[in-house]
Amino acid sequence: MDVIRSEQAGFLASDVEALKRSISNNLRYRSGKIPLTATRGDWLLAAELAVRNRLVERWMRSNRAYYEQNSKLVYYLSMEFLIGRTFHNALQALDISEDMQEALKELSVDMEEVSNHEPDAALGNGGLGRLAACFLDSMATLNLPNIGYGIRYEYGMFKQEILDGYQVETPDYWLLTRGNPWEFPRPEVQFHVRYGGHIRQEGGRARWVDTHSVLAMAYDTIIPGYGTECATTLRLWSAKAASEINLSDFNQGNYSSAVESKNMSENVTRILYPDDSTLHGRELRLRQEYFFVSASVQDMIRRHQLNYSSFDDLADNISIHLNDTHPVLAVPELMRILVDEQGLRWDHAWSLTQRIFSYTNHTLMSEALETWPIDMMGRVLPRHLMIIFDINNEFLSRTAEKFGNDTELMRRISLIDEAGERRVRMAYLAVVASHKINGVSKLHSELMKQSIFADFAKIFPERFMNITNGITPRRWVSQANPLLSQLIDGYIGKNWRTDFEQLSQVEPLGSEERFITAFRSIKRQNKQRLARWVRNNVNVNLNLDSLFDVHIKRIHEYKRQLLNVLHVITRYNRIVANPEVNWVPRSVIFAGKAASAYQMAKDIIKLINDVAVKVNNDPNVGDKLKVVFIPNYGVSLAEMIIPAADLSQQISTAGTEASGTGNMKLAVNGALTIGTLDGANIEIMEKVGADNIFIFGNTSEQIEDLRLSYQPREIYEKNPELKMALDQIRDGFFSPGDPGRFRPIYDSLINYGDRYLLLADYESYVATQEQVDALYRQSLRWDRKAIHNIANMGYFSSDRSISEYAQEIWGSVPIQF
Ligand code: 26V
Repeated sequence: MDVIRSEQAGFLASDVEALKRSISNNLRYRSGKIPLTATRGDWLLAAELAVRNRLVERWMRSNRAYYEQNSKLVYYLSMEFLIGRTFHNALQALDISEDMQEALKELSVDMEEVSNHEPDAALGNGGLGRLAACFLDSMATLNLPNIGYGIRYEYGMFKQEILDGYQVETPDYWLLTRGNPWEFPRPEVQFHVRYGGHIRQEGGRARWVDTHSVLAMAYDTIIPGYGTECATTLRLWSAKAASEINLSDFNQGNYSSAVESKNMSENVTRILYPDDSTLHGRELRLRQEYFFVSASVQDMIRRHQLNYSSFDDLADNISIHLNDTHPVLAVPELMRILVDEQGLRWDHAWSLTQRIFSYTNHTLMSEALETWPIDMMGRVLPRHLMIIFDINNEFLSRTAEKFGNDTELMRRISLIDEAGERRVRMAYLAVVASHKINGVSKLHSELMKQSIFADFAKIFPERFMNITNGITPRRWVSQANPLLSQLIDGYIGKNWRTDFEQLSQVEPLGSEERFITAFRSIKRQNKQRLARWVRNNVNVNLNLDSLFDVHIKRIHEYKRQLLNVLHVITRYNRIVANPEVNWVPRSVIFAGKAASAYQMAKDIIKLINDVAVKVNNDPNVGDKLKVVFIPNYGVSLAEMIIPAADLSQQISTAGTEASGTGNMKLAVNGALTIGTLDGANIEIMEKVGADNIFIFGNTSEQIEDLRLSYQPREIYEKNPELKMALDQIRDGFFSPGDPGRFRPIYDSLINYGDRYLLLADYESYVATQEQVDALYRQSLRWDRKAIHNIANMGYFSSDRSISEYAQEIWGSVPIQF
């Protein structure tokens, strides 16, 4: 009775009995099941809803506190949020993991087993999307009022299967089987998003007419903070046809055209674009970008108007953050609404806009920088194109006033690229409209100013800054590695979860035998957990005494999985030539998806798998070397693989990886890094010390010089081991049934310039791998270094990153409870 009474009062008790009661009620009244007929999925849903109800309480209270305190609201706009699973994260936030486990146990349900049924919310490609998810976690944990805005894709990141060594993509229809129990549909929150049409000038005002519109409907997900009452919101938009099926078509018996236009409209939120390497410039992608920013900006304006009668204070009340350029159409959209719909003067609207927007750049790779053809934009968003032209004219004339009428400069900085087909440069629009622009690691932020934004860094020096990325300790240590977390708790308490720098207290434990022994045993148990999964799913037996060498990330040439393969082949050849040597056993583990249209990346996956077949079945090799490609890499697999890693591969060509965040996750879970001086690796080295990380290869400056006269073929001719490995790839040693299969890989390195300079770093990489082996033999020294790494990674919490954003960019302050 007590439980019921407290539930009615709006405060749900969370003891074991109360949880059991909630779960049973949900099973019965939500799913119409009894324990006898309940599937694992039914139990999971019942438990999830019990958890969700308890989050609602905090959510309501947070929203109220935000209103009462008149706080500044941060809007985080991102095309991607790679959330992964929510159940464990929510249990942790509520601090009811143990009670839930007990409650389920008393209902004869195994929590681990059912929780594995939760699909990952894979609404992102890779680093950028996962960073957005870590940032939401940190904003809620730091009590910062914010709303994350994005798209509710029906199909998330594709599922990757490996068939005969090849990547095969299948759709991830994550909402189909069980819906998404974490979301709240908001049918009352809908906006028209308009496309097409043309502009009519009326009384000095532009009117956008004859448009076609699609409805955007909101779905809210609660983002709980940890160790706080605060819970914030992720609002994702879903497209609905503005009119239901066309009745006149329907009545005339034209059933297919009756539903066609409905489907066309709803297509806009159907799929996540699974390519993060090249911009294909597809119109549907442009429509997606506008769709979610338009709905979001309309939502912001509506919210502002509930509380304020003018826009004068808009920039003091809200900040809009652009996660890369994908949401930058929010700039002309805000201008359009303020000027065309709310009647503000252009100058007033523009000064608000510049104070409101900020932008993070996540890549320097030219093929991933967004530009949209003027023709397409003029057709899809004619008013926005006009606004962009107006912004450009004003920007160019102001710059000319200040810097002189340098036509070369004007051509370079124009928001419109006039060479060839005219295109809008979205990154330049983001820079011109934002008061702060940041890169994601020290090196990246510097290179950004020297390369893609060199002119802008001179025009607006005060705008450019760095905020190094971070990761949430809650998911990437506490949840992913419960054994390590408990061990650390026993020595330094639990507060490192919200004050990551406290990990420095682990430092002295590196000389305590008891701690080292426990650390070693935990690493082994984590390796066991992974090995079990690999045995069951990939049918390879991993030797737990081998060094687990882990390379997990999207497959990209610049990330150089191929350099890793060259080392694996070299190692294999060495073992075969000298089987009697006491080799340090290695398990080389790869995981990652290739964009469907990225042939070279797919070839690399096939090569890894062909090398694996050869190596894993060679009796001369046995346990000394194993190669595994784990299919369908994603957040949940990362949570299992990372705690089991001994060695973290971060070997991108210096100057190409903006930051990396996997590097942080692995190091803080006690893996040593082998890496180049690229992205955040540099800052990891600064924190852990050069003696505790394996750095190799050319620096970004050296790479730049090398490119001027690079001759990969000469390196190949001079290094017999490298030559042997490459010839084996070329001649079909790993693909005897199809000897020409990997010729394109060979050619890309030897005949087409080796764009990412693998050969330039090969020798130093292989030599460094020998140092890795030597250290691994001295297991005590290895473990001490791993522990030292953990103790010095506190800086890389996303709480630190978000505090910097809040202070240096947004000017936002925590709400009080
Ligand atoms: C790029 C593109 C390009 C064209 C259209 C579709 C699309 C979708 C996603 C992307 C993402 C590329 C940028 C990205 O993910 N950057 C990564 O950001 C991480 C977080 O800052 C950082 O750690 C990684 O180093 C960086 O590669």
